[in-house]
Amino acid sequence: MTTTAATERSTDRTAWLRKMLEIRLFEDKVQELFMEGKIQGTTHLCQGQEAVSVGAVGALEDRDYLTITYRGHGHALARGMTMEAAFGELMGLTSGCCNGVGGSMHLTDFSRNLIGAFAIIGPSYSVALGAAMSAKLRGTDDVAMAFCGDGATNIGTFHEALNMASVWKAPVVFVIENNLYGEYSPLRETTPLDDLADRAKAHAMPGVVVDGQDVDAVRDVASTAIARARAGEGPTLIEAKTYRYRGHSRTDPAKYRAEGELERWKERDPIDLLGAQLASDGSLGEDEQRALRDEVQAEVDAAAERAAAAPTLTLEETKAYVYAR
Ligand SMILES: Cc1ncc(C[n+]2csc(CCOP(=O)(O)OP(=O)(O)O)c2C)c(N)n1
Ligand SMILES: [Mg+2]
Repeated sequence: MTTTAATERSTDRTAWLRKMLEIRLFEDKVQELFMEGKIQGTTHLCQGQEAVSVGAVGALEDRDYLTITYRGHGHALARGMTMEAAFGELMGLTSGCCNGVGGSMHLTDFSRNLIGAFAIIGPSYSVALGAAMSAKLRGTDDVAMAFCGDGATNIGTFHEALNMASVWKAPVVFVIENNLYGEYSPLRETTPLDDLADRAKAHAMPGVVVDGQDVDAVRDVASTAIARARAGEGPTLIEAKTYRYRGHSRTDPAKYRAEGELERWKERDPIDLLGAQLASDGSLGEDEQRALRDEVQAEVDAAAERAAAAPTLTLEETKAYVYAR
């Protein structure tokens, strides 16, 4: 690496650390707001998986398209959604990205080409394929990126989307976040594979396994796949191996996990790994990292407060989201 490239990477890494902290502390605050009764319904937290969203989504350009799932707080924030818009959405208020009518599972923002956050398993892949084909047919070199979980790789839509993307050489990057569980089922009880990237072989596209705790590594494989899609060479399937620290959703205490498993994964926490790297190469010392965390915490608290000050939609206004005009 040249000195300039090394300096640029170091600046990027500091920004990645900040974004991963933002996601982690945002979700801590979400838990707190639940306890206070300010958030209703449920949430699916992505704590432990931050390097995947920051590494992969960060490799896209603004003009590219993105689809995500109900476990989408990290991707939405990595795409540039403000914390205020995300908090507002979770609280069901007009400060939310969808005026509060979508909630935690539907952090969608067309102004950022974040064109869908799906609670149903599968459409994140087929809708991204549609966006990619639209970009191709319009003669642009825009790319679409889609996220799903390990459990989703057993759904028909997953295979249908991969099949057609390959046949059509669609400019799409498919990312699987393999966090080892689909709801309460361990992967090996539902899936006969260790590497889900092997699914790519059946659809004649490259399948790449990456360490989902290493933001640098995720960024690199995502950049390669995006460049390939942009050059008209077709789709790639990326499997990021990662882990969710919390249960599937708010009410799940995750008792089905083996003893010590969570602690082992926490030893390779994505934020700690990057922090240690930045401290050891002299780019950001421990004191500076503590100050950064405090700064992000203050931003999280202020964003939640601003979001909470907004009203809900009136009953009349909600009708605009139910009936076509
Ligand atoms: C078509 C469909 N079937 C079943 C469900 C119920 N469901 C919600 S989350 C989930 C597990 C998905 O696991 P995975 O794809 O690994 O994603 P993760 O929650 O781990 O991010 C299931 C089966 C659903 N939402 N949609
Ligand atoms: Mg999973």
